[in-house]
Amino acid sequence: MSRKPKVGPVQPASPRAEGANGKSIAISATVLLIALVACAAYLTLRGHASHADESPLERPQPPTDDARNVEPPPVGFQATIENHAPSPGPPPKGMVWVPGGEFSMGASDPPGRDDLGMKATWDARPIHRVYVDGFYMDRRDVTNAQFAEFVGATGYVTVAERAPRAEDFPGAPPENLFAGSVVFSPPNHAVPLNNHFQWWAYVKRANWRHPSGPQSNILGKGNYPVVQVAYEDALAYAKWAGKRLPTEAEWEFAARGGLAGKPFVWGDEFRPNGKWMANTYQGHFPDKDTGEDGFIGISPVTHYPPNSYGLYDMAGNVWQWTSDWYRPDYYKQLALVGRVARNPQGPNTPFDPADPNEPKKAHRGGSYLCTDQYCSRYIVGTRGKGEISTGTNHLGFRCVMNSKTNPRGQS
Ligand SMILES: [Ca+2]
Ligand SMILES: [Cu+2]
Repeated sequence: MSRKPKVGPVQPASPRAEGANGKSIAISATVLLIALVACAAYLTLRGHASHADESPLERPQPPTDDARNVEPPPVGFQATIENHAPSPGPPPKGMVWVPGGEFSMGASDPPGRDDLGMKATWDARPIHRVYVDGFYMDRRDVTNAQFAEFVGATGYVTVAERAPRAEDFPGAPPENLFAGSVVFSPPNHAVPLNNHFQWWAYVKRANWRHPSGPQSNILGKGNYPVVQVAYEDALAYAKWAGKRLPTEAEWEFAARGGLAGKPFVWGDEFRPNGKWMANTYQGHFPDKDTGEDGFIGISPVTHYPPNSYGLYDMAGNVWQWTSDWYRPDYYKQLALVGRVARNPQGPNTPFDPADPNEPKKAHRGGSYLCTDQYCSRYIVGTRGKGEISTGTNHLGFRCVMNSKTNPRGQS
């Protein structure tokens, strides 16, 4: 699901999907690549943006070019070897030192945990060896309060608040060029899980201040993660803060917290001693979120326990942008090189066979919409993806910083 305006006549954007008949499903005002209307319907059904909108049975197309027809030898998880050097100084406010080191990156190879939700994670295979330098990372997702401070200081206007420009979308009728963003809009009844337009809608005037549309707001939610941020919004915030966005490898090293090959950032069991460790989805997806973990929808940023590096919400709650372009075969390319990948920065260009014309970055962490009924992306090592101009109300970010730089306001 992306925010690109539709070429055809506009239909009213409904905050609720209409149902399984596939009719006006409020995808209406969205999306659909200008030049690709004909195949767009097909492509969008193949699972678009990330995660919760993906068919659990979808798998990436055969890899292209150098990775084609060559299978790297299967390897399992090996120990994480953390760097021993201590933090180069006291961590900047709100950040922790992540020591870096060598670790096994990726999600379980078959047959381990090859259950429903994991079948969609072929893009997180094979497991391969990666080294990252140490860095500072925000303990929490960037909050509404922090983002408001940034906007107050700079006057920054997010992508979702800008109407798409006619010159960027030739052929789109002016009435389709309105500001808005993608919102989780579940049906009130069970639907087949093969069409994510049944629970995602492009909603007029949805943006970070109004995450699920104009009637919603963030009053009293200063300590909730900011959402409805496109990639460039996250980048603008990071630059202002004197920080940057994490690479996918840095993100995963940090999330694993020194553990090796565990399914969850806290260990082996989803609910150790019955305790909820992350904000995910219970009930029946997508029509009935029972909120047994304490929250239907987003939770405040430090509600659940942090991982062993002191990082909160590295599983569930909201997805997080990373700086890597997305390609489903990137891990395979790295594995074929056959040595430890040092500080990998992602592929040079994005490519998602399911959406060949949409430039996507990798998302990480899963969200409050993740469920083993559909996409278990709270499992560490699994990946998400999203078109760069598209924010949603289950996508946020956090920042990192190199050891030698100083954040805003510190010297
Ligand atoms: Ca929940
Ligand atoms: Cu998910």
